[in-house]
Amino acid sequence: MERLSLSNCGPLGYDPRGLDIGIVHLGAGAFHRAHQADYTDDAVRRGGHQWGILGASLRSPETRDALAPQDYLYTLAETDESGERCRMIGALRGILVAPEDPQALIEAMCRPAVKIVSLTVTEKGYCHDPATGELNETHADIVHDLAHPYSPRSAPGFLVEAIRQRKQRGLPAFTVLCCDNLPDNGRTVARVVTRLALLRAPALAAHVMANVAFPATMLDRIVPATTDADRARIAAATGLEDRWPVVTEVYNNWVIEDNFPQGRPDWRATFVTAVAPFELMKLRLLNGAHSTMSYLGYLAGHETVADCMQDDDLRHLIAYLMDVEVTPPLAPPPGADITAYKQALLKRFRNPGLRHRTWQIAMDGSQKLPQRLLGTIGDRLKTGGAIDALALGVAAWMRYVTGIDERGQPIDVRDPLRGMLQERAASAGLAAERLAPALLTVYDVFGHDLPANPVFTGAVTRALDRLIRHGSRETYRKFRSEHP
Ligand code: CS2
Repeated sequence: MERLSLSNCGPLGYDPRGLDIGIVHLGAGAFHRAHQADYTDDAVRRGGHQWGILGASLRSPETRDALAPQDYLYTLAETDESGERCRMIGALRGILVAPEDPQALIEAMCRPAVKIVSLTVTEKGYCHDPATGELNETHADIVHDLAHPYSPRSAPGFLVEAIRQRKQRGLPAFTVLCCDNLPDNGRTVARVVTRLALLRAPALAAHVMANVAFPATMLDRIVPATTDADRARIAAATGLEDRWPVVTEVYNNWVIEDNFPQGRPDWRATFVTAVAPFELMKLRLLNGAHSTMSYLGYLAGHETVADCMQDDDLRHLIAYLMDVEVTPPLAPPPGADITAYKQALLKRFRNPGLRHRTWQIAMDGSQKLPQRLLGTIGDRLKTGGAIDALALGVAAWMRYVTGIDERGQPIDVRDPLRGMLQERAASAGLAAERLAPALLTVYDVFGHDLPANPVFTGAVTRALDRLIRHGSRETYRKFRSEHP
Protein backbone atom coordinates (compact mmCIF):
# COMPACT_ATOMS: atom_id res chain seq x y z
CA MET A 1 0.00 0.00 0.00
CA GLU A 2 1.24 3.50 -0.86
CA ARG A 3 2.28 5.78 1.97
CA LEU A 4 0.23 8.95 2.42
CA SER A 5 2.07 11.97 0.93
CA LEU A 6 1.53 15.29 -0.79
CA SER A 7 1.43 13.51 -4.14
CA ASN A 8 -1.51 11.24 -3.32
CA CYS A 9 -3.47 12.95 -0.50
CA GLY A 10 -6.10 14.42 -2.81
CA PRO A 11 -7.26 18.05 -2.78
CA LEU A 12 -6.85 19.81 0.58
CA GLY A 13 -8.24 23.14 -0.61
CA TYR A 14 -4.78 24.76 -0.38
CA ASP A 15 -1.16 23.88 -1.06
CA PRO A 16 0.58 23.01 2.20
CA ARG A 17 3.94 23.91 0.62
CA GLY A 18 2.74 27.50 0.31
CA LEU A 19 1.97 28.02 4.00
CA ASP A 20 4.01 30.32 6.23
CA ILE A 21 4.64 29.25 9.79
CA GLY A 22 2.64 31.52 12.07
CA ILE A 23 2.28 29.10 14.99
CA VAL A 24 4.86 27.03 16.83
CA HIS A 25 3.14 24.33 18.83
CA LEU A 26 4.85 22.58 21.75
CA GLY A 27 3.55 19.03 22.25
CA ALA A 28 2.46 17.80 18.80
CA GLY A 29 0.60 14.76 20.15
CA ALA A 30 -2.78 13.30 19.23
CA PHE A 31 -4.81 15.90 21.11
CA HIS A 32 -3.25 18.84 19.27
CA ARG A 33 -3.53 17.12 15.92
CA ALA A 34 -7.23 16.30 16.46
CA HIS A 35 -8.21 19.68 17.88
CA GLN A 36 -6.23 22.88 17.31
CA ALA A 37 -4.66 21.65 14.06
CA ASP A 38 -8.14 20.76 12.80
CA TYR A 39 -9.45 24.27 13.58
CA THR A 40 -6.35 25.78 12.01
CA ASP A 41 -6.61 23.59 8.92
CA ASP A 42 -10.12 24.93 8.44
CA ALA A 43 -8.90 28.54 8.82
CA VAL A 44 -6.04 27.90 6.38
CA ARG A 45 -8.46 26.47 3.82
CA ARG A 46 -10.45 29.70 4.02
CA GLY A 47 -7.35 31.71 3.09
CA GLY A 48 -5.26 32.00 6.27
CA HIS A 49 -2.06 30.89 4.58
CA GLN A 50 0.15 32.64 7.13
CA TRP A 51 -0.97 30.23 9.87
CA GLY A 52 0.87 27.00 9.12
CA ILE A 53 1.93 25.13 12.25
CA LEU A 54 5.42 23.97 13.15
CA GLY A 55 5.10 21.34 15.86
CA ALA A 56 7.68 20.40 18.46
CA SER A 57 8.05 17.33 20.63
CA LEU A 58 9.74 18.05 23.94
CA ARG A 59 10.60 14.39 24.55
CA SER A 60 10.51 11.66 21.94
CA PRO A 61 11.05 11.63 18.15
CA GLU A 62 8.22 9.14 17.53
CA THR A 63 5.64 11.49 16.01
CA ARG A 64 8.22 13.23 13.81
CA ASP A 65 9.59 9.88 12.64
CA ALA A 66 6.10 8.68 11.74
CA LEU A 67 4.99 11.86 9.97
CA ALA A 68 8.14 13.16 8.22
CA PRO A 69 8.10 10.43 5.50
CA GLN A 70 4.47 11.34 4.74
CA ASP A 71 5.11 15.10 4.38
CA TYR A 72 3.60 15.64 7.87
CA LEU A 73 0.14 14.87 6.53
CA TYR A 74 -2.14 12.68 8.59
CA THR A 75 -5.68 11.38 8.62
CA LEU A 76 -8.24 12.70 11.08
CA ALA A 77 -10.94 10.07 11.67
CA GLU A 78 -14.11 11.41 13.29
CA THR A 79 -16.57 8.93 14.72
CA ASP A 80 -20.11 8.92 16.09
CA GLU A 81 -22.94 6.40 16.19
CA SER A 82 -23.40 6.69 12.42
CA GLY A 83 -19.81 5.65 11.67
CA GLU A 84 -16.38 7.09 10.91
CA ARG A 85 -15.33 9.74 8.38
CA CYS A 86 -11.73 10.44 7.34
CA ARG A 87 -10.11 13.71 6.25
CA MET A 88 -6.52 14.71 5.60
CA ILE A 89 -4.96 17.54 7.60
CA GLY A 90 -2.16 19.58 6.04
CA ALA A 91 -1.75 22.55 8.40
CA LEU A 92 1.05 20.85 10.37
CA ARG A 93 4.16 21.60 8.34
CA GLY A 94 6.95 20.04 10.35
CA ILE A 95 7.97 18.70 13.75
CA LEU A 96 11.15 19.54 15.63
CA VAL A 97 12.40 17.22 18.35
CA ALA A 98 13.58 19.55 21.10
CA PRO A 99 16.15 17.31 22.86
CA GLU A 100 17.95 16.73 19.53
CA ASP A 101 18.54 20.45 19.05
CA PRO A 102 17.03 22.86 21.60
CA GLN A 103 18.50 25.90 19.80
CA ALA A 104 16.67 24.99 16.60
CA LEU A 105 13.37 25.14 18.46
CA ILE A 106 14.24 28.49 20.05
CA GLU A 107 15.27 29.78 16.63
CA ALA A 108 11.91 28.66 15.21
CA MET A 109 10.06 30.43 18.05
CA CYS A 110 12.02 33.58 17.20
CA ARG A 111 11.06 33.73 13.51
CA PRO A 112 9.47 37.12 12.86
CA ALA A 113 6.38 35.52 11.23
CA VAL A 114 5.59 33.47 14.35
CA LYS A 115 2.77 35.17 16.24
CA ILE A 116 1.56 32.38 18.52
CA VAL A 117 3.28 29.68 20.55
CA SER A 118 0.65 27.20 21.66
CA LEU A 119 1.02 24.24 23.99
CA THR A 120 -0.43 20.82 24.75
CA VAL A 121 2.23 19.38 27.04
CA THR A 122 -0.25 17.81 29.52
CA GLU A 123 -0.79 19.03 33.07
CA LYS A 124 2.62 17.91 34.28
CA GLY A 125 4.46 19.73 31.49
CA TYR A 126 4.16 23.09 33.25
CA CYS A 127 6.33 22.01 36.20
CA HIS A 128 3.96 23.56 38.70
CA ASP A 129 2.43 22.45 41.98
CA PRO A 130 -1.08 21.34 41.03
CA ALA A 131 -2.55 22.32 44.41
CA THR A 132 -1.29 25.93 44.28
CA GLY A 133 -0.62 26.58 40.59
CA GLU A 134 2.85 27.96 41.45
CA LEU A 135 6.07 27.01 39.65
CA ASN A 136 7.77 24.08 41.37
CA GLU A 137 11.26 25.52 41.70
CA THR A 138 12.72 22.21 42.79
CA HIS A 139 11.39 20.36 39.70
CA ALA A 140 14.37 18.64 38.03
CA ASP A 141 13.65 20.28 34.64
CA ILE A 142 13.38 23.74 36.17
CA VAL A 143 16.62 23.25 38.09
CA HIS A 144 18.17 22.17 34.79
CA ASP A 145 16.75 25.12 32.86
CA LEU A 146 18.02 27.63 35.40
CA ALA A 147 21.48 26.11 35.15
CA HIS A 148 21.35 25.88 31.31
CA PRO A 149 18.95 28.62 30.22
CA TYR A 150 20.07 28.58 26.56
CA SER A 151 19.33 24.89 26.05
CA PRO A 152 16.21 24.28 28.11
CA ARG A 153 14.19 21.08 28.56
CA SER A 154 10.87 22.24 29.95
CA ALA A 155 8.05 24.07 28.18
CA PRO A 156 8.35 27.08 30.54
CA GLY A 157 12.13 27.05 29.91
CA PHE A 158 11.63 27.24 26.12
CA LEU A 159 9.03 29.97 26.44
CA VAL A 160 11.19 32.15 28.69
CA GLU A 161 14.31 31.80 26.57
CA ALA A 162 12.47 32.47 23.29
CA ILE A 163 10.69 35.49 24.83
CA ARG A 164 14.08 36.80 25.96
CA GLN A 165 15.70 36.32 22.57
CA ARG A 166 12.83 37.97 20.71
CA LYS A 167 13.12 40.96 23.03
CA GLN A 168 16.86 41.10 22.41
CA ARG A 169 16.26 41.00 18.64
CA GLY A 170 13.65 43.74 18.82
CA LEU A 171 10.82 41.42 17.76
CA PRO A 172 7.32 41.66 19.24
CA ALA A 173 6.48 38.95 21.75
CA PHE A 174 4.41 35.99 20.57
CA THR A 175 1.12 35.15 22.28
CA VAL A 176 1.29 32.09 24.55
CA LEU A 177 -1.77 29.91 24.04
CA CYS A 178 -2.16 27.13 26.61
CA CYS A 179 -4.39 24.34 25.35
CA ASP A 180 -4.13 22.04 28.37
CA ASN A 181 -6.70 21.19 31.03
CA LEU A 182 -5.22 23.39 33.75
CA PRO A 183 -7.51 25.46 35.95
CA ASP A 184 -7.49 29.07 34.75
CA ASN A 185 -4.98 27.91 32.15
CA GLY A 186 -3.91 31.28 30.72
CA ARG A 187 -3.25 32.83 34.09
CA THR A 188 -1.62 29.69 35.47
CA VAL A 189 0.88 29.57 32.61
CA ALA A 190 1.48 33.32 32.90
CA ARG A 191 2.30 32.83 36.59
CA VAL A 192 4.69 29.94 35.95
CA VAL A 193 6.47 31.68 33.06
CA THR A 194 6.75 35.01 34.89
CA ARG A 195 8.20 33.27 37.94
CA LEU A 196 10.80 31.42 35.88
CA ALA A 197 11.68 34.67 34.10
CA LEU A 198 12.06 36.37 37.48
CA LEU A 199 14.44 33.67 38.65
CA ARG A 200 16.57 34.52 35.61
CA ALA A 201 16.34 38.33 35.74
CA PRO A 202 13.80 40.78 37.19
CA ALA A 203 13.78 42.82 33.94
CA LEU A 204 12.82 39.72 31.98
CA ALA A 205 9.86 39.10 34.30
CA ALA A 206 8.78 42.73 33.87
CA HIS A 207 8.97 42.28 30.10
CA VAL A 208 6.77 39.16 30.28
CA MET A 209 4.20 40.93 32.42
CA ALA A 210 4.07 43.99 30.17
CA ASN A 211 4.24 42.37 26.74
CA VAL A 212 3.17 38.73 26.62
CA ALA A 213 -0.51 37.81 26.28
CA PHE A 214 -1.68 34.49 27.75
CA PRO A 215 -5.29 34.03 26.61
CA ALA A 216 -7.32 31.43 28.50
CA THR A 217 -8.93 28.56 26.61
CA MET A 218 -11.36 25.71 27.12
CA LEU A 219 -10.93 22.74 24.79
CA ASP A 220 -13.45 19.97 24.54
CA ARG A 221 -12.81 16.98 22.33
CA ILE A 222 -12.14 13.37 23.33
CA VAL A 223 -9.04 11.93 21.63
CA PRO A 224 -7.94 8.44 22.68
CA ALA A 225 -4.43 7.22 21.88
CA THR A 226 -4.16 5.76 18.36
CA THR A 227 -3.94 1.96 18.17
CA ASP A 228 -2.65 -0.43 15.48
CA ALA A 229 -6.25 -1.45 14.86
CA ASP A 230 -7.03 2.22 14.08
CA ARG A 231 -4.09 2.33 11.64
CA ALA A 232 -5.30 -0.80 9.83
CA ARG A 233 -8.95 0.32 9.67
CA ILE A 234 -8.07 3.81 8.42
CA ALA A 235 -5.66 2.46 5.78
CA ALA A 236 -8.43 0.18 4.52
CA ALA A 237 -10.82 3.14 4.35
CA THR A 238 -8.47 5.61 2.62
CA GLY A 239 -6.35 3.19 0.58
CA LEU A 240 -3.20 4.89 1.94
CA GLU A 241 -0.81 3.88 4.68
CA ASP A 242 -0.71 6.48 7.48
CA ARG A 243 1.65 5.65 10.36
CA TRP A 244 -0.02 8.04 12.77
CA PRO A 245 -3.63 8.94 12.11
CA VAL A 246 -5.73 10.34 14.94
CA VAL A 247 -9.17 9.13 15.95
CA THR A 248 -11.66 11.38 17.67
CA GLU A 249 -15.36 12.07 18.11
CA VAL A 250 -17.42 14.29 15.80
CA TYR A 251 -18.09 16.66 18.73
CA ASN A 252 -15.63 19.54 18.91
CA ASN A 253 -15.61 22.74 20.93
CA TRP A 254 -13.12 25.50 21.66
CA VAL A 255 -13.76 28.61 23.74
CA ILE A 256 -10.99 31.22 23.67
CA GLU A 257 -10.38 34.52 25.40
CA ASP A 258 -9.88 36.89 22.46
CA ASN A 259 -6.53 38.38 23.46
CA PHE A 260 -4.06 38.05 20.56
CA PRO A 261 -2.10 41.31 20.17
CA GLN A 262 -0.21 39.93 17.15
CA GLY A 263 -3.29 38.49 15.44
CA ARG A 264 -4.64 34.97 15.14
CA PRO A 265 -6.16 32.60 12.60
CA ASP A 266 -9.83 32.98 11.82
CA TRP A 267 -10.64 29.89 13.90
CA ARG A 268 -14.32 28.95 13.95
CA ALA A 269 -14.17 28.85 17.74
CA THR A 270 -16.21 30.73 20.34
CA PHE A 271 -14.41 33.93 21.34
CA VAL A 272 -15.37 35.36 24.73
CA THR A 273 -14.03 37.74 27.34
CA ALA A 274 -14.37 35.28 30.25
CA VAL A 275 -13.46 31.62 29.72
CA ALA A 276 -13.64 30.59 33.40
CA PRO A 277 -17.31 29.50 33.52
CA PHE A 278 -16.88 27.36 30.37
CA GLU A 279 -13.69 25.89 31.72
CA LEU A 280 -15.13 25.02 35.14
CA MET A 281 -18.17 23.40 33.58
CA LYS A 282 -16.05 21.25 31.29
CA LEU A 283 -13.25 20.36 33.74
CA ARG A 284 -15.62 19.44 36.54
CA LEU A 285 -18.24 17.60 34.50
CA LEU A 286 -16.34 15.93 31.66
CA ASN A 287 -12.93 15.50 33.23
CA GLY A 288 -14.26 14.95 36.77
CA ALA A 289 -16.48 12.15 35.44
CA HIS A 290 -13.65 10.77 33.32
CA SER A 291 -11.23 10.49 36.23
CA THR A 292 -13.81 9.03 38.62
CA MET A 293 -14.91 6.37 36.16
CA SER A 294 -11.38 5.56 35.06
CA TYR A 295 -10.17 4.67 38.59
CA LEU A 296 -13.33 2.81 39.58
CA GLY A 297 -13.68 1.27 36.13
CA TYR A 298 -10.07 0.14 35.91
CA LEU A 299 -10.31 -1.49 39.34
CA ALA A 300 -13.54 -3.20 38.28
CA GLY A 301 -11.87 -4.60 35.17
CA HIS A 302 -13.35 -2.22 32.55
CA GLU A 303 -10.93 -1.48 29.75
CA THR A 304 -12.61 1.52 28.14
CA VAL A 305 -14.92 4.41 28.94
CA ALA A 306 -17.57 2.85 26.68
CA ASP A 307 -17.29 -0.37 28.75
CA CYS A 308 -17.82 1.68 31.94
CA MET A 309 -20.96 3.15 30.39
CA GLN A 310 -22.32 -0.35 29.74
CA ASP A 311 -22.17 -1.00 33.48
CA ASP A 312 -25.50 0.33 34.82
CA ASP A 313 -24.24 0.82 38.37
CA LEU A 314 -21.16 2.76 37.30
CA ARG A 315 -23.19 4.83 34.85
CA HIS A 316 -25.59 5.64 37.67
CA LEU A 317 -22.73 6.81 39.87
CA ILE A 318 -21.36 9.06 37.10
CA ALA A 319 -24.76 10.61 36.38
CA TYR A 320 -25.30 11.10 40.14
CA LEU A 321 -21.87 12.70 40.54
CA MET A 322 -22.60 15.18 37.75
CA ASP A 323 -26.19 16.01 38.71
CA VAL A 324 -26.20 15.96 42.48
CA GLU A 325 -22.67 16.97 43.46
CA VAL A 326 -20.91 18.77 40.58
CA THR A 327 -23.74 20.85 39.11
CA PRO A 328 -25.06 22.80 42.16
CA PRO A 329 -21.95 24.97 42.76
CA LEU A 330 -21.39 25.63 39.05
CA ALA A 331 -22.29 29.05 37.66
CA PRO A 332 -23.07 28.08 34.07
CA PRO A 333 -21.70 30.26 31.29
CA PRO A 334 -24.17 32.66 29.71
CA GLY A 335 -26.48 30.82 27.35
CA ALA A 336 -25.19 27.36 28.28
CA ASP A 337 -27.64 24.52 28.85
CA ILE A 338 -26.01 22.36 31.53
CA THR A 339 -28.66 19.66 31.31
CA ALA A 340 -28.13 19.28 27.58
CA TYR A 341 -24.34 19.28 28.06
CA LYS A 342 -24.56 16.46 30.61
CA GLN A 343 -26.87 14.42 28.42
CA ALA A 344 -24.49 14.90 25.51
CA LEU A 345 -21.57 13.85 27.73
CA LEU A 346 -23.18 10.55 28.66
CA LYS A 347 -23.76 9.92 24.98
CA ARG A 348 -20.19 10.91 24.07
CA PHE A 349 -18.85 8.55 26.76
CA ARG A 350 -20.88 5.72 25.18
CA ASN A 351 -19.39 6.34 21.69
CA PRO A 352 -18.60 2.80 20.53
CA GLY A 353 -16.10 4.06 17.96
CA LEU A 354 -13.74 5.41 20.63
CA ARG A 355 -11.58 2.92 22.50
CA HIS A 356 -10.65 5.32 25.26
CA ARG A 357 -8.80 3.29 27.84
CA THR A 358 -9.47 3.84 31.52
CA TRP A 359 -5.74 3.30 32.02
CA GLN A 360 -4.94 6.26 29.74
CA ILE A 361 -7.22 8.64 31.66
CA ALA A 362 -5.97 7.28 35.00
CA MET A 363 -2.49 8.60 34.17
CA ASP A 364 -1.09 11.60 36.07
CA GLY A 365 -3.90 11.67 38.62
CA SER A 366 -1.82 13.76 41.02
CA GLN A 367 -1.84 16.53 38.41
CA LYS A 368 -5.52 16.15 37.53
CA LEU A 369 -7.39 15.64 40.80
CA PRO A 370 -7.29 19.26 42.07
CA GLN A 371 -9.09 20.86 39.12
CA ARG A 372 -11.30 17.87 38.34
CA LEU A 373 -12.63 16.85 41.77
CA LEU A 374 -11.08 18.81 44.63
CA GLY A 375 -12.34 22.23 43.48
CA THR A 376 -15.92 20.96 43.53
CA ILE A 377 -15.33 19.32 46.90
CA GLY A 378 -14.05 22.63 48.33
CA ASP A 379 -17.16 24.43 47.05
CA ARG A 380 -19.51 21.73 48.36
CA LEU A 381 -17.94 21.78 51.82
CA LYS A 382 -18.52 25.54 52.08
CA THR A 383 -22.27 25.05 51.68
CA GLY A 384 -22.58 21.78 53.58
CA GLY A 385 -23.42 19.78 50.42
CA ALA A 386 -22.82 16.02 50.40
CA ILE A 387 -19.65 14.78 48.70
CA ASP A 388 -20.20 11.01 48.69
CA ALA A 389 -19.59 10.41 44.98
CA LEU A 390 -16.70 12.88 44.82
CA ALA A 391 -15.05 11.26 47.84
CA LEU A 392 -15.43 7.87 46.20
CA GLY A 393 -13.59 9.23 43.14
CA VAL A 394 -10.72 10.44 45.33
CA ALA A 395 -10.64 7.14 47.24
CA ALA A 396 -10.56 5.17 43.97
CA TRP A 397 -7.50 7.19 42.92
CA MET A 398 -5.87 6.24 46.25
CA ARG A 399 -6.68 2.59 45.77
CA TYR A 400 -5.35 2.75 42.19
CA VAL A 401 -2.02 4.39 43.04
CA THR A 402 -1.16 1.64 45.52
CA GLY A 403 -0.10 -0.10 42.28
CA ILE A 404 -1.74 -3.46 43.08
CA ASP A 405 -5.15 -4.26 41.67
CA GLU A 406 -8.00 -6.19 43.27
CA ARG A 407 -6.65 -9.52 42.02
CA GLY A 408 -3.20 -8.81 43.43
CA GLN A 409 -1.74 -7.95 40.00
CA PRO A 410 0.53 -4.92 39.48
CA ILE A 411 -0.96 -1.75 37.97
CA ASP A 412 1.26 0.24 35.60
CA VAL A 413 0.75 3.55 37.42
CA ARG A 414 2.06 6.52 35.40
CA ASP A 415 2.38 9.65 37.47
CA PRO A 416 5.19 12.12 38.13
CA LEU A 417 4.68 11.51 41.89
CA ARG A 418 4.48 7.72 41.53
CA GLY A 419 7.61 6.96 43.58
CA MET A 420 6.46 9.03 46.53
CA LEU A 421 2.83 7.86 46.32
CA GLN A 422 3.80 4.20 46.22
CA GLU A 423 6.29 4.53 49.04
CA ARG A 424 3.64 6.09 51.22
CA ALA A 425 1.07 3.49 50.18
CA ALA A 426 3.47 0.62 50.85
CA SER A 427 4.37 1.81 54.34
CA ALA A 428 0.72 2.45 55.19
CA GLY A 429 -0.46 -0.95 53.95
CA LEU A 430 -3.91 -1.74 52.57
CA ALA A 431 -5.92 -0.31 55.47
CA ALA A 432 -8.02 2.81 54.93
CA GLU A 433 -7.34 4.36 58.34
CA ARG A 434 -3.61 4.45 57.52
CA LEU A 435 -3.62 4.71 53.71
CA ALA A 436 -6.03 7.67 53.54
CA PRO A 437 -4.01 9.96 55.87
CA ALA A 438 -0.75 8.87 54.23
CA LEU A 439 -2.00 10.15 50.86
CA LEU A 440 -4.15 13.05 52.05
CA THR A 441 -1.01 14.71 53.37
CA VAL A 442 0.53 14.91 49.89
CA TYR A 443 0.59 18.70 49.83
CA ASP A 444 1.13 18.98 46.05
CA VAL A 445 -2.26 17.38 45.48
CA PHE A 446 -4.41 18.33 48.47
CA GLY A 447 -2.86 21.57 49.73
CA HIS A 448 -3.56 22.65 53.33
CA ASP A 449 -7.30 23.16 53.72
CA LEU A 450 -8.88 19.90 52.61
CA PRO A 451 -6.74 17.57 54.76
CA ALA A 452 -7.70 19.69 57.79
CA ASN A 453 -11.42 19.24 57.12
CA PRO A 454 -12.82 16.21 59.00
CA VAL A 455 -15.92 16.00 56.79
CA PHE A 456 -13.66 15.50 53.77
CA THR A 457 -11.12 13.18 55.39
CA GLY A 458 -13.94 11.14 56.97
CA ALA A 459 -15.78 10.72 53.65
CA VAL A 460 -12.62 9.70 51.79
CA THR A 461 -11.56 7.25 54.50
CA ARG A 462 -14.98 5.59 54.59
CA ALA A 463 -15.09 5.28 50.79
CA LEU A 464 -11.57 3.86 50.72
CA ASP A 465 -12.45 1.38 53.44
CA ARG A 466 -15.33 0.09 51.33
CA LEU A 467 -13.18 -0.13 48.21
CA ILE A 468 -10.52 -2.10 50.05
CA ARG A 469 -12.97 -4.44 51.79
CA HIS A 470 -15.54 -5.00 49.04
CA GLY A 471 -13.84 -4.04 45.77
CA SER A 472 -14.85 -1.40 43.25
CA ARG A 473 -17.85 -3.10 41.61
CA GLU A 474 -19.54 -3.93 44.90
CA THR A 475 -18.82 -0.43 46.24
CA TYR A 476 -20.50 1.43 43.39
CA ARG A 477 -23.31 -1.13 43.29
CA LYS A 478 -23.96 -0.38 46.95
CA PHE A 479 -23.64 3.34 46.27
CA ARG A 480 -26.51 3.05 43.82
CA SER A 481 -28.78 1.36 46.34
CA GLU A 482 -27.96 4.02 48.93
CA HIS A 483 -28.20 6.97 46.49
CA PRO A 484 -31.01 6.02 44.12
C1 CS2 B 1 -9.16 12.97 29.66
C2 CS2 B 1 -9.02 14.19 28.73
O1 CS2 B 1 -7.11 11.82 29.48
C3 CS2 B 1 -7.83 12.49 30.21
O2 CS2 B 1 -7.50 12.76 31.36
O3 CS2 B 1 -10.04 13.29 30.68
O4 CS2 B 1 -7.95 14.07 27.87
C4 CS2 B 1 -10.30 14.48 27.95
O5 CS2 B 1 -10.58 13.46 27.01
C5 CS2 B 1 -10.23 15.82 27.23
O6 CS2 B 1 -9.97 16.81 28.18
C6 CS2 B 1 -11.50 16.16 26.47
O7 CS2 B 1 -11.41 17.45 25.98
